[in-house]
Amino acid sequence: VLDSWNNDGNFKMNGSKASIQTIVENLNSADLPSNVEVVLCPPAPYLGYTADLNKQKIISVGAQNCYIKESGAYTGEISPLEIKDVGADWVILGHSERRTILNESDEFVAEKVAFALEKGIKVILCIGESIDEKKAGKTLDVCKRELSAVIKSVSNDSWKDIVVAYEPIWAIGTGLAATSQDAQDIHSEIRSYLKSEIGEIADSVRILYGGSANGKNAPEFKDKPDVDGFLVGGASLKPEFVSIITSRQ
Ligand code: G2H
Repeated sequence: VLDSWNNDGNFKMNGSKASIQTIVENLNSADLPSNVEVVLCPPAPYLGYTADLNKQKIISVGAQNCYIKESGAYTGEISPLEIKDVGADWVILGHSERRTILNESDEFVAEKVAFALEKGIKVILCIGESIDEKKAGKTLDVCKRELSAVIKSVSNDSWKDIVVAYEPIWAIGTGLAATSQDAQDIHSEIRSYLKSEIGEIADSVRILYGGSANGKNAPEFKDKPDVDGFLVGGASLKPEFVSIITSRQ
């Protein structure tokens, strides 16, 4: 059991200046625990705006994607240096929506992870299986495949700046979260695999659960030793995000 949790809000392609102001002001006025780290990941145009509004020490800001170059002729892409320049410190990489809709391969995701880390941006690395892969009993194989591309691309020590988010695709935005026991089982297998590949540092890698996490089900994960927080989509846009952040207390 780690003593520092991580609960991150992935706003996806949602929000406006007005709605983000409401979310951040709600968090600013909340009494948040000091042993939780929170990362707010708004759409890229709002990164600097979110960082400027935030007054909570435990909250940082993260992007939802970045590219593998510092600058140049890459229309529409976002550099890790730009993310840093506007006051954000994190980036979500390998989200299933980008793997499936934007066709990002394991290797491309791994390249992005290595580049972001090299430029001083911490990474929330998403992994997880589809419903067909789950039915075929391939959950762990898929997670291992997605992790192994990253393991090959970064040093073992880099894992201090990577948070893994296990997000079964069938649970994303469906209201059908994995049970806390199922999450614990796969998180524990993910940690064992990481340990066999990168050694002891795997014990301190935070492994988040993502997929329809909300204020109501978050407390069910409270005593699961390998669930070190949540990556929250829909519910991070609502006031209940505060109850998710405080659900370990
Ligand atoms: C999974 C999750 C956040 P939601 O994508 O990344 O979204 O909580 O809406 O299922």
